[in-house]
Amino acid sequence: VNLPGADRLTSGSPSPNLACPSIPGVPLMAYCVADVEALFALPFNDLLFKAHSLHRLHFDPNAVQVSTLLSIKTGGCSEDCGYCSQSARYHTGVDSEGLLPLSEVLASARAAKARGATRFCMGAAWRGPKKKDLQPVLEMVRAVKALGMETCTTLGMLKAGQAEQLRDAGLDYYNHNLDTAPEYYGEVISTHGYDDRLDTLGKVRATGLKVCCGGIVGLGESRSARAGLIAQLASLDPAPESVPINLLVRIPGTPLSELPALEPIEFVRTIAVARLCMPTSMVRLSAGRQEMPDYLQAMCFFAGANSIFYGDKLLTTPNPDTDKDRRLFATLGLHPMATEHATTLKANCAVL
Ligand code: SAM
Ligand code: DTB
Ligand code: SF4
Repeated sequence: VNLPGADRLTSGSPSPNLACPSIPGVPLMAYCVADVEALFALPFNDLLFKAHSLHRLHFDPNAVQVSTLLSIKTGGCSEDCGYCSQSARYHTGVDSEGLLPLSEVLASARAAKARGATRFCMGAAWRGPKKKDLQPVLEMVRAVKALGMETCTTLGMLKAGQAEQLRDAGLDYYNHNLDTAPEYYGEVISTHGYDDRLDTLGKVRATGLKVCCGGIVGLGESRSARAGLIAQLASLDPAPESVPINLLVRIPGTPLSELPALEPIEFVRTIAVARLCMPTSMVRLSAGRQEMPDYLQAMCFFAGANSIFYGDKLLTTPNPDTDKDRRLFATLGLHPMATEHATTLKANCAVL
């Protein structure tokens, strides 16, 4: 298959596409937005066939990585992200709470492990952690890691040295999303910018932590902006190990609550294009599954999604309950991906 960045598979590094106009303040992209838009425009069957074929080349098509999320610090956030229930600026019914005690976090992680999750992701509604905030989070990371689970945190923007502290405590992944294309970011968020996000992603990568970075669709963005988001993600060098694709959960009280729902087929296209542009990354079918019928999720798995959040809550909104997901896996013949399996596949892909 003739795909943008196919050379990445053989050479191990992206080739900058100099014909593509660069956006001020944003690194030159290896993926041209126009190339990604061309993938979006393919006939649906061709797009899905290409995406699924590439998916099978790199992954067991029936294995899905399973992570559980916990909000360790909910609400009261200083930022104004227009989709978020946790911004202090919107009346969403989500109250501001303090950091959860270690015992509660550990109990949650143990329960997630018992239900079959291999990774535990801890999220905090912060612009970024203050110095005093980080110590208790480091304790949580150490304790969850000691249970034998992979660890992930999403704490907002990091200051110098904080990524190293997290790594040294045993953190495996840091989640920090670019959320949308650079030109649309200011329509959704005004309290921080795209460069701030890229700066934190650079710090995370430089420490050797694995990067979990994706975005949200259904924010009222154009298809071109969806292509722009994927071009940005695929141009991170190396591409993120994990790419969450969130479908906007429309939260009453937020500025984006009244937007129309994204066309389901367009969502499947987004997953397929993410798979094509990031062949060896885990593509996570993230927020929005609660509203997706089984057949739509099945199409997403066929298009190349191979990880989910598992457990009846995301951060503040519902997720399908675990019984429902077990039935879905049984219906589709899917099985949870073992941690070592994911790592080995990634390692194998790196030497292809
Ligand atoms: N405060 C940190 C930050 O902004 O990076 C970490 C938590 S924040 C809630 C993590 C991510 O959740 C956001 O970047 C966004 O992609 C996703 N998210 C938040 N609210 C959402 C919503 N209503 N629908 C879909 N995704 C959402
Ligand atoms: C990500 O990309 N999606 C997750 C996780 N990373 C932190 C969060 C989804 C949040 C959905 C809205 C809520 O539950 O508040
Ligand atoms: Fe705060 Fe993160 Fe929500 Fe933005 S997405 S308001 S930074 S919790």
